[in-house]
Amino acid sequence: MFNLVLFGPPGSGKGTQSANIIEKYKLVHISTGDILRNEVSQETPLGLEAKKYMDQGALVPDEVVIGMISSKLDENPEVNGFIFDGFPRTVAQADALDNLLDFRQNPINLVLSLKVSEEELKNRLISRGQVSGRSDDTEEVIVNRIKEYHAKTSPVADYYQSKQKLTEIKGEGSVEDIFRAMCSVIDTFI
Ligand code: B4P
Repeated sequence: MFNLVLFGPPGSGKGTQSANIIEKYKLVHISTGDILRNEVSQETPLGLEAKKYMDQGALVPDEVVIGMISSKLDENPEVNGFIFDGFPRTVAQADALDNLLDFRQNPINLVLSLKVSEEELKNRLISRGQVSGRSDDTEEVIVNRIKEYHAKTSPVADYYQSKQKLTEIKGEGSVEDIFRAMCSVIDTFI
């Protein structure tokens, strides 16, 4: 079993690269952003609650997201491994994930951290907003999402660094070159 965390600021390409990694390594994709957007579009009670935070560029409360992950792990008992995309986003989430995985005796093997300049992040998200219609891809909300990232999410990198699980990847350049750089690290584990 191989468990991978794809880490990085909003717009760093976590979703983009996950699609390639899943196909190559046959891992189960768990994207908290996708799960939340699905709940929002179905107007479930969880989605209606999450929308309030997402529309402002804020993180959804830890207990909501941790509960979602726990259910996903239970739904997939026999798999090659998981790719966690956009989760954990706080140290409390990272700690909870370690507990959930320790209980299943399949810890996180590797955390790949995508490094992208702030200017490039903003440009990517603004361009995506023009085509996707995502309510959190407006200039004002993007600034908040990046602020949330610095305040609450970037300490997660230190958490995994202290456990010697973190490898940084340059997240600028072509999608193919970034994918190749990621594979060369993953292949040393599989
Ligand atoms: P996410 O869905 O995780 O969104 P993201 O950070 O925008 O995306 P990502 O980094 O995956 O970017 P992408 O590949 O699409 O989160 C959305 C919201 O959900 C959060 O703000 C929060 O409110 C909530 N949420 C999610 N998880 C949570 C959690 N664990 N706890 C609490 N709240 C949570 O790439 C972006 C754009 O760049 C795309 O248009 C893409 O085409 C482009 N791109 C990618 N790679 C490129 C490259 N190499 N060159 C040029 N463009 C590139």
